Amino acid sequence: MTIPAPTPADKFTFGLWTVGWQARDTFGDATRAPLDPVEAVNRLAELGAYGVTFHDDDLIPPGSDAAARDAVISRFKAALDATGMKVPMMTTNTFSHPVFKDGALTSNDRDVRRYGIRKVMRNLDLAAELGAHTYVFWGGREGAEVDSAKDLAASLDRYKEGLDFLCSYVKEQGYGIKFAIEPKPNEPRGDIFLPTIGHALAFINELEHSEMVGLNPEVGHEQMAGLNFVHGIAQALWHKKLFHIDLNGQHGPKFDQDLVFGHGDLINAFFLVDLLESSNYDGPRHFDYKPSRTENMDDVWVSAAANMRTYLILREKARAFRADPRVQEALDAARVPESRIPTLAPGETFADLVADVDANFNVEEAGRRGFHYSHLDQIGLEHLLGTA
Ligand SMILES: [Mn+2]
Repeated sequence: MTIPAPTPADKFTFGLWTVGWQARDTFGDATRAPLDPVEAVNRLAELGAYGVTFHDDDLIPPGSDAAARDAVISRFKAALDATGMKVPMMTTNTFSHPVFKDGALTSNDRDVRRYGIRKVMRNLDLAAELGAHTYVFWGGREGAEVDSAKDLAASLDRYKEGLDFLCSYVKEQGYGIKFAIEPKPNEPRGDIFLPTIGHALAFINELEHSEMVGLNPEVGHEQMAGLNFVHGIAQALWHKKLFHIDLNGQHGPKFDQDLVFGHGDLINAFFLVDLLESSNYDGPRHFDYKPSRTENMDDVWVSAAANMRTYLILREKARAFRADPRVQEALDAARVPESRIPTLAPGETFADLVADVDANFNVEEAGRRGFHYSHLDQIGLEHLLGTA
């Protein structure tokens, strides 16, 4: 099987905070030097990426005055122009500074909430200037460790209020930007609000401008909660709310590993690529991973390339899986096509259903039918292993 090299047409993007992560963790200091965002743009362009994404503070050192800010932005824009790299998504750091220790949009401290909104508004202006069309909200500090510390209904009111206000700002400014909420169950807070895709989807329905707000689900975040990411993405697509996606790897429910895509639950990654490639999702394939703390800078680029190559391998494997006549036979035997037939006939009445079932359905016989899923699963696994 020939695996193509990544090109901008594949729409692979990386956060500046990924390759730029200095590998400072809870127990240890940085193992790598700071990475110049311009260097990140240049190296990722050479590797075949489509673009980069960033939090305000990833590019502009906090506390920069207006002149320093402008200088940083124009140097960054020059690198984008020179490489053709895009910035399809931007986001705000509302988690690093001590002021956000109890959250930004939902902090109990009203002054902090107002500052959080102000910080997002400022970066929305830059996002519009750089042509970003998606703005991510990862509310990592929106949460609690102590159940009595929050009036949870009030916190959700404040979350809604903040997002409603920011949507109105985007509309009033005429920015072509949509918001994408990134769920996560915990870390850094003991419990984060909107912990899963399902919680976030329900919350979005309550927003004033719900059509402007969708999801940015991350592989590892759902898997931290023990959930099936493929099912979560399928449901987000069904609601037409998959606005962006964070690809990475995770080994089950534990701390947020942010491994290279596919370097966790590989079978789920395979079926994720199968789903994305057969869906109408045409947004970026965004990698939100952390190069392992053990890696030197040279190997940061090895790991960045590995994300894209793994995606492309899985894309080829998924195409081969779908094109294999034995797979089609196994899907038929598993009655997958039958799942697409409506349960009721057009115009069928309650009485029609009752009459048909009572006359024709043999419950014992139906109970003996098998679904042959083991065979189907093994064919998928053998495609993945290259032995099909
Ligand atoms: Mn993560």
